[in-house]
Amino acid sequence: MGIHEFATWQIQCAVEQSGSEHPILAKKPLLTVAVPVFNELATLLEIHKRILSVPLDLEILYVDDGSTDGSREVLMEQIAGTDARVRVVLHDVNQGKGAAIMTAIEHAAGELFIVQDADLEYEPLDYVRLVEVFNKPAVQVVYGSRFLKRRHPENMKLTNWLANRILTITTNVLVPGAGISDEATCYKVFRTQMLKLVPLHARRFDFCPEITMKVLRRGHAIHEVPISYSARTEAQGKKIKWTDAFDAFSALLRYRFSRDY
Ligand SMILES: Nc1nc2c(ncn2[C@@H]2O[C@H](COP(=O)(O)OP(=O)(O)O)[C@@H](O)[C@H]2O)c(=O)[nH]1
Ligand SMILES: [Mg+2]
Repeated sequence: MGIHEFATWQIQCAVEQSGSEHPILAKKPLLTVAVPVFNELATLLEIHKRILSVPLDLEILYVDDGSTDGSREVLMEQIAGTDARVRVVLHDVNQGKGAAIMTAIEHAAGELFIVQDADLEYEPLDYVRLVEVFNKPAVQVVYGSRFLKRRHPENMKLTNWLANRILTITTNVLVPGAGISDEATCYKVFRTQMLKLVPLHARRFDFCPEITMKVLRRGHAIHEVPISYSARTEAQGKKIKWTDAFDAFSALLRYRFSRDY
């Protein structure tokens, strides 16, 4: 089966799956791990191994966002089909991290949903503590905070640290009572059923501010758990730049007052 036939097959499976039933697994997984992938050849197999080692009932949903460095081939040849928990969806052209997450939300079949970058900045074993918070039925949203273990996370550039502080403070000012310590964290966990109801538009790095504002405006508290984090450098493939914070900042304002939420 070629890459495109495989992609069509995957999408057919997703269309045929009624409601939120999983197309392969017999029972609904606890956690959908959504992995947006754009040119992450150096870390893809290692992050895959680390995700597989998490002692939770997972489904792992890779969305290749038009990679051209061989990540797509690794996904197809060395990851897809090797484990019933794994599904791969392909974007023909690069659309942005937010777009890749939105594709994952459409396909997600788990009770809970988390975003996992295809790099090694975060520690997948932290899912366990994040998921535990959902033992309380009223909890809808849990963020892993990089700033609760240490004030300045490992290897985080000063400009990025400052951008993170500004985005978090802005959120807390725009939504009094939000009380969060890390708005832009990748480890955002939601009840999937609730997440699928949120109207989302962001295609790029504005996914974080959009979802943060919208869940808060929908009246959900954001609970937090301390997590490990070690930033990668641009040379190691980090793509977000501190200038992306301008977009994130204006997205926070826009989605604080948008009509739909
Ligand atoms: N930068 C970027 N990342 C993308 C895109 N599509 C998917 N991704 C993935 O989204 C994540 C972005 O990670 P990174 O550059 O480290 O930014 P971070 O959000 O600061 O961790 C990686 O897993 C990328 O492979 C895209 O169009 N641009
Ligand atoms: Mg990352």
